[in-house]
Amino acid sequence: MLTVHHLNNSRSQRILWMLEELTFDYKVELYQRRPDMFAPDELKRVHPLGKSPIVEDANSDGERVVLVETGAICEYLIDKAAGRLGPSAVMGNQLRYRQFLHYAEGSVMPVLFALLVVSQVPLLGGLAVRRVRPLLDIHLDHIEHELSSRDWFAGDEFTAADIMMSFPLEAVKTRGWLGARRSTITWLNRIHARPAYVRALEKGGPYVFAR
Ligand SMILES: N[C@@H](CCC(=O)N[C@@H](CS)C(=O)NCC(=O)O)C(=O)O
Repeated sequence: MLTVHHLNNSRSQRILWMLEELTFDYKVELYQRRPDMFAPDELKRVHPLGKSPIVEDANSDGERVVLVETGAICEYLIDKAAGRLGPSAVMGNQLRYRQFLHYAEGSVMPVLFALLVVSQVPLLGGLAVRRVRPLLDIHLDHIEHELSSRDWFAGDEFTAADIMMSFPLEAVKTRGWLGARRSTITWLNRIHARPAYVRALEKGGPYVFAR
């Protein structure tokens, strides 16, 4: 059976949510972050990177596969689900879908990660925050603009692009950096109301970003 190696309060919550949306059978192996927030060493026994999410599955030839990178795992699951949660046939939706699927980890997370790191540095960190925060705001303004004209990132249908965008935006809101961006807040409320999202929280255990 497909297994998700899930670290508490982490990006892998998205994979649990996606599996719930697809109503796939799967098993969850739970790992707890160490006090320094890094993953425990056991995860390195599953994959040398030791980061979460990691998915183990048997491919169509019955061979064991070990997958890392949330976006790649999403694409793998969409293939396995014969295209469900992928984009509709509308060309504009397909392009937006592909862009936001990669944008979450490729553009937003690096800036957010930098901000999280510098905001914890005493004294000089304050100066760095003033340099990095505007870089994050560029992304948040872009996202707010995109969501002001439609319900979901790709178009009028919920897709895996929404799942990918959830983690950075939840983390931003939890930190108090989202401000009064109404369309983004409405979108967050919309994803949190999905039954599959709620079921995934029960599977993954406490998740501080679901507020
Ligand atoms: N871009 C990767 C990032 C993976 C990643 O950094 N995961 C974090 C969880 S939010 C992790 O495992 N952190 C613990 C550590 O680095 O030890 C992905 O999306 O899968």
